[in-house]
Amino acid sequence: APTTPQANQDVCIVKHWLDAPKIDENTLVDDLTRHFYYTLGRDKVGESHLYLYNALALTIRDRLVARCRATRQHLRSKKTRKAAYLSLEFLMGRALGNALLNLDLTDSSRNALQQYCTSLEQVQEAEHDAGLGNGGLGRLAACFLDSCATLGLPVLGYGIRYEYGMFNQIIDHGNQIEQPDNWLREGHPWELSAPEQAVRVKFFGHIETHKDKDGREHRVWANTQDVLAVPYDVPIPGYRNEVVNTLRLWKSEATDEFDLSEFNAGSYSEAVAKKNLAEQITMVLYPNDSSENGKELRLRQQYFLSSASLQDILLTWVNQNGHNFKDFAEHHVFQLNDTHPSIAVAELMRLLIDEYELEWDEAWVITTKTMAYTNHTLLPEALERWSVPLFEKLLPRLLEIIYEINARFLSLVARQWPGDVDMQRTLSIIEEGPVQHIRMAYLAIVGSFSVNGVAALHTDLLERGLFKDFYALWPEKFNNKTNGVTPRRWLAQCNPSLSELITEYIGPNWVRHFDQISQLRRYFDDEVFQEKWRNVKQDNKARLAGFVRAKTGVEFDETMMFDVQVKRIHEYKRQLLNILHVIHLYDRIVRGDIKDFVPRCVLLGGKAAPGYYMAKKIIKLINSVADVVNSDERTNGLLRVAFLPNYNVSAMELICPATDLSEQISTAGKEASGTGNMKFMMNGAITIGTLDGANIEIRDAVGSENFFLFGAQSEQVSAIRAAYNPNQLIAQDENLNRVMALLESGHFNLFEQGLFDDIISAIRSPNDPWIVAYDFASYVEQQQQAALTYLDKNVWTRMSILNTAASGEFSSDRTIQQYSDEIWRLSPM
Ligand code: B1N
Repeated sequence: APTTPQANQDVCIVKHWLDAPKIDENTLVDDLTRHFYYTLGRDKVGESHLYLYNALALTIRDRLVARCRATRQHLRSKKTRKAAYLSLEFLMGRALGNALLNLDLTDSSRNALQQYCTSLEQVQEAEHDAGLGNGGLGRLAACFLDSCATLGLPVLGYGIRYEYGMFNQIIDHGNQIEQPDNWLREGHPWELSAPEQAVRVKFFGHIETHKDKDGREHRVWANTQDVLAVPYDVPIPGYRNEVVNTLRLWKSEATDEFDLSEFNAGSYSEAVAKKNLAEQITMVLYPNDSSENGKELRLRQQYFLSSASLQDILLTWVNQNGHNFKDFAEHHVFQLNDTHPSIAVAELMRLLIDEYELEWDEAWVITTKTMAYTNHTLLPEALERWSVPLFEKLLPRLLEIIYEINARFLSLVARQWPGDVDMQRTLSIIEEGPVQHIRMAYLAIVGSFSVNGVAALHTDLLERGLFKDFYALWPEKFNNKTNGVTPRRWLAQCNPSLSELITEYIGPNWVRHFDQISQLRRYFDDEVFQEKWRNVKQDNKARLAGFVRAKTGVEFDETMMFDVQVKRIHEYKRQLLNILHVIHLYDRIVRGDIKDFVPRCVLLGGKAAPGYYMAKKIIKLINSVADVVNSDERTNGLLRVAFLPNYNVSAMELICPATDLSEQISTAGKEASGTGNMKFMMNGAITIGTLDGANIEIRDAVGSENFFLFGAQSEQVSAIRAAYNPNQLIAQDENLNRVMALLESGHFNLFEQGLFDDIISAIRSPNDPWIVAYDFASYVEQQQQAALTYLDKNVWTRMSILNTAASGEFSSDRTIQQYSDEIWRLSPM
């Protein structure tokens, strides 16, 4: 019963609601009905399940909100040390299934929906993916949030609430067409806005020097154009532990100030229209993965996120501690997800000095004790450099601060390497040239106490290559945190039949303690278990075949091997190598060389950045090859090829449980880690791959006999490129020669002459950085090895079980435990 109203209304309300709502099935049915009839005002289920989905989501949200409040209160009362994960991307996908799993409400929700004569699966299909990210980097952030909540760690996610997420990809005559992803159109029931906690973010303006009454000079950022950052909170439930953390997403809005002169001059509409500029900041996610385009709006997004998030945390601190920042660094750590939010280094300095009146040295100690930077790529085109003139216009005060950071840093360099002017130029945060640029990675390294790579090889290459001089200066800052993926979404949730089988044999605790998955090893030779394992894979393949048929019209036969490569389309990931192999298989069929031909279905999928010409050509080539192969009767029962449009998180949830062979075939040294490789492994796929990124650790974990390895190693790549002669390689390799001849004959572009000339030239170029022709022969050989292995069902099933059993260390719980122990130093709540 409600407590009697007291003088203090707050206390009254809090007491009444803290222990509600209940988890049991009856209240779930009641709440679902109440939300459906009253919150949403519906009375018929109708054709779409949208309202039922929304009603169920609100019902679940009620349960999350109660726990979220409790988690927040715990944090406040205990004054716990906490981490903030700053990221321009959080690729969350759907939330409902994950929330149901983590709160253990799947079965009761299924039952509650029975009275509406519908299945939980249908209702889940009504949810749009939250596609607030491009690929691996954004999905990693999402997996990390799940692991932080599950480990009970006080970690806040901070990101941007893009109005439009990752574009929807349509394939039209084999070409990618981008369509806007208006994911919020039908509402987003998970978020709660908190407009009263909005903060102001400054842009433009200029710097003035003001003297205070003691004659001290202060730099003042004046005449700025301010934008409001309004927070939207998304609850992040831990796995069955009552913890619910928060992901805070910022939306930009105009302040309610008008230019009064304009206003009074009668330009009312124009004055109001100016507000649109503010709203643009969070309008759309930049669709570039592993490349930068240097657009001003992107810099605005980066500063907007960094400033709003830091202000939010500082305000909370000041509310509790006043302007005493002595212990601030003991209570906070900021993890920068790549350099995208690295302007936070300078912004924290600005806030501490300009807004809270700390001295430079004090502020610098706090900054360098709280900032930590994760690097996700070595690709030069992805390293962020902002032009100084742009910076000066948009963020003049930040530029001053960066200059000062650099001046102090360079004097340290001068002390370390006396007289070495070259070294100062090399390490300077400011790159000289016709236009000066700010090297954001250098700013991040100088301003952080920790710099980490995302797989062992990647960290090694950072230390010995890209950042070697910084490593010489500060070896203690550098560390490795090999990526991981959450076993909740990527096994328990997406592969319910396999989960059930695993639980039948080793009990249910693996979902929370994923290292226990190694107990499966005991059964890899158990024939009954093998049989069940195979049946699960078979069912999952049938499910995926239905999906592929619905999306592409291509018929996959689940008795054939499923060979899958899904990820962003990029030359370094070498989808081209994959399709050359497909052409080789086709050529074998056509010339009748089908003695040990193992039937396979090849699935590719992924989005190309809209401005990436070669990536789009590769999509067209894949679709053209698929058309030719699938319509040639000689391939029936032997080879099928499909390009799945609009690959996203939800598609991967269907794909990875159904995959036999996982393609991880990047040029060695280019893929920082990869995380799709881990999702496939967990679900019992076997990898064909290069020694790149986390593939190396995957192979070490599962054993070389359970991994199909091919290709040049990263130390060899530069020597190979130095003497690279692809035309000779092609001439000497009968298979590759035939593949190139087919491609060059126009067989896949009969009515569009020259369509693939640029692809052909790239393969034949002595400057091909991805050495496709070099790795072709060993790739084909390992593909054949994989095919022959697949013929022996028992051997393949053993390898499959062993892959899942060895995937324990690729849980993001392991990764996050290491971040917490070695960087964040957090205690579980
Ligand atoms: O980050 C993933 C890794 O597993 C992948 O190997 C890596 O390629 C990926 C600029 C990026 N690196 N850099 C980006 C994304 C967006 C953008 O605007 C760069 N993504 C990665 C997780 O560690």
